[in-house]
Order: sequence, then C-alpha cells, then structure tokens
Amino acid sequence: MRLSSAFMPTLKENPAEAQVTSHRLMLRAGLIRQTSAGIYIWLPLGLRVLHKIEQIVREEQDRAGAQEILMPTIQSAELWQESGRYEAYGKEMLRITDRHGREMLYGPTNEEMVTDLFRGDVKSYKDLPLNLYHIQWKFRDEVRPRFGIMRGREFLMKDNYSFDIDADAGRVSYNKMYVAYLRTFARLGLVAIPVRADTGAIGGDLSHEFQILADTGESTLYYDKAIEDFELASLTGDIAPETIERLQSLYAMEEEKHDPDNCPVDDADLRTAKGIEVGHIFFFGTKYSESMNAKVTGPDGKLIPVEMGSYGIGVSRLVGALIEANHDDNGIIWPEAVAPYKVGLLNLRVGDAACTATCDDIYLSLRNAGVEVLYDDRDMGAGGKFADMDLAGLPWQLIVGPRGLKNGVVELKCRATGDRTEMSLDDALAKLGA
Ligand code: P5A
Repeated sequence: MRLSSAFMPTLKENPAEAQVTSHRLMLRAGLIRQTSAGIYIWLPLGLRVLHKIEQIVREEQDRAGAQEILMPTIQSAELWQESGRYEAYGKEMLRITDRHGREMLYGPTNEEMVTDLFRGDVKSYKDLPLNLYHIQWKFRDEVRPRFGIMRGREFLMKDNYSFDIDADAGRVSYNKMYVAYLRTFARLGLVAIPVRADTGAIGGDLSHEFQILADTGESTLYYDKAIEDFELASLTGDIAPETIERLQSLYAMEEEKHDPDNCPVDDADLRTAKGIEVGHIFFFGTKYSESMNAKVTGPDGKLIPVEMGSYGIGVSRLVGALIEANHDDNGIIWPEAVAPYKVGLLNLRVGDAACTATCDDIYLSLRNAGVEVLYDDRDMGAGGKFADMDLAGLPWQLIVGPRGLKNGVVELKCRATGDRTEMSLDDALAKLGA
C-alpha cells in the first residue's frame, strides 16, 4: 500500500477521551474511530490486525477439531425465554422489535441459538463429540463502555460450544479448548494466565478466565510463577491429560479471592501482576440442554440431555490488549504475527528521481515476494515519516535516502529494539524475505 493514497488518518495530539495507552494509540495511528459510545469503525490498518488475530484464532480452533459456522447477530427472544435468560440478562441486552411486533435482540452470546441448532439436527450419541464455533459481532449494552475497543458495546468474539454425551467427555472437550487457548495466545506472543473464575450470566461450575499480563489491566492477579515456565515448556505436540490437570492445579487467583494467609504458594514463588481478560471458558453441563430439551439417544436408546461447554475469546479486545503489552513512547510495536504490514518502506527524498526509482523497485520486489509492505511515498520531511512509522509499529522499517544510495546502502530498522543497520539493498531484501 502506498501511504500517499492510503486512508490512514493519524493524529498528532493525544485525544482527550482516551484514558489508556491502547485506546490513545489506536486513535492516533488511525486504527479505529468511534461512532457512538462503545461502537467503533475499523479503519484499514486496524482491520488488517483484527483479521490476522481472527485467522490465528481460527487456525487453532480448527486444529483442536472445532468446526466453523456463522450464526446471525440478531436473535429471536423466544429462545431466550425458553432458557430463562431473557429476563435475567437485564439491561445489558439490546432488545429490538421487528415490524410484526416480534421481540428480537442483538446477541450478546449464542448458547441458546446453538442449542436450538443442535436439537434440530443431532439425534444420537454417535454424532458426539461436536464442537461448533463462529467469529461474530456481539452487542452488550455495558453500563460503562471504556478503554476504546477493550470494553466496547459492539465487539467481535470467537465463541464456541461443545456437546458431549457425559460429563467426563465434556471435561475432555473443555481441556482441549483450554490448551487451544494457551496455544492461541502463545502464537500472539502473549503470556496468558488461566485463572479459576466465576460463571456469572453464562452458568455452570467450572470456568477459567485467560488473563494476559499488562500494567493497565483491570484485574490484579496472584499466581504461581511455575505457570509461566510450564506454558513455555509444554505447549508443543500432544499434551497429556495429566499435564493439563497439573497446570490447572497451579495457583492463580484474582485479588478479591486471594487470601494471603491461606495461600498455598511460597512468597518466593508467588507473582502478582495486572491482567486483561482476553478469554473465558465454561463447562456448564446440562444447564441449556435441560431447559431447551436438547437430548440425544444414548447406546441404550434412552434420551440423554447433552453436556455442554462454551468458550469465548475477545477478538477485538485482543487488538487493544496486544498494544497494551507491546508499545513504547513512540507508538505501537506489533508482534510480527499480527502486524498490519511486515515492512514500512521510507522514501526519504521523493523529489530525488533516483531515490524514488529505487524505492519503487523495492516496493515491487517486496510485493512480488509476498512481503506485506506499507510504502511511505509522501512528499514530506523525514522527521514526520519516522514519527508516523514508529507510531504505526510495523516490525521493520526499510529506510532509503539519496546519501546512502550513493554509497550503495540502505538502512534496516527493527522497531522492537530500535537497532538501525546499514547494509546493501540485496542484504536488506534477503533479510525481509524477498
Ligand atoms: C463464552 C463464549 C461468554 O460470553 N459465551 C460464549 C461465553 N463469555 S464472556 O466471558 O462473557 O465473554 C468472552 C470474552 O469476550 C470478551 N468480551 C468483551 N470484549 C470487548 N468488549 C466487551 N464489552 C466484552 N465483553 C466480553 C472478553 O475477552 C471475554 O473474555
């Protein structure tokens, strides 16, 4: 993409409404714009990141055996009346009436809809286990939407739902998702601490929240430092059930439930940190299958309500969480896995015909090699270009100016370390994979 024609509106000043770094940087770098409280437009740069996160989440779901579907955002109130959650969900639910006077709602989550889908089409224990997911917008009329897309009213969630014949099998499905989540967050370059959690409006008695560590997190966590080492060491290949159970038995608590006098972890091994909740998983057994009559025939021909779990990742929240975990005073520092472009190409002297010809060639070579590149071909001073590129946070900057070119060199800057190295153009291209 050429910056001269890109829709990438940046802001020089810090927007007054932004209280946290990620919100500030998302507005300044031109990733999002607010249209109403807690409702945002995703601009090209932000949308690229959102799509990349979505794709990593999708790949790990597929790998864990879940199948992708797409359920609608608008749901009928009837399903929620059946489960008993229509009243219970309260003011957070956005209720709508259609032209025929039918009560509808903008889905805050999809347990009811997927249970309805299941009961219509699955009749036998032979069709289990089944795990269905979708990545779809949700609406929750939060009392206090804040921190930009971190606590929005409209937000993108990956949610899935597991169906099993008995509680033991349900627990296996739960553990599969638990591991898939750790893998997903590891691929995003994040350390996620799984914390035993309350089940709130979703229900059930087994639940973990996945909290990524960031100073601006809303929750304060206490956890056994062994969790971090464990995750790094044990996430590859097949993971034995005992390993998962051992990891789940390690101590991790939110401040409200942490009792220093009765903590099983020695002070030396206890870590405390702020966390952002990026995922939440639940095993609620037959809560919805009983109330909504989702039963299959078992081996003996008798009808059995299915055991269910639901699993959520805040896909749009992750964009903010990633920025909270990866930035400096100059802007965002994207991990390569989710960066909107891998390389920023800076033409320091657009007026210089030779410099521009070389940059145009580089741009073409990178694109031909499939390297995602944002080309700053704007006719303006170098200072502004450096500032904008640092703000945008692309992992690599290829800096090309007439002086270097005379000596046959360009500069390659690594955004994360700030290191700038002079090298031949060929070496730079090779390093970038072109
Ligand atoms: C699990 C999937 C559920 O809704 N039902 C389907 C279950 N869980 S949850 O914890 O309520 O939400 C899952 C994740 O969604 C993100 N999230 C939000 N992101 C942005 N703005 C919000 N207002 C918001 N609310 C929830 C969180 O990452 C949460 O872990």
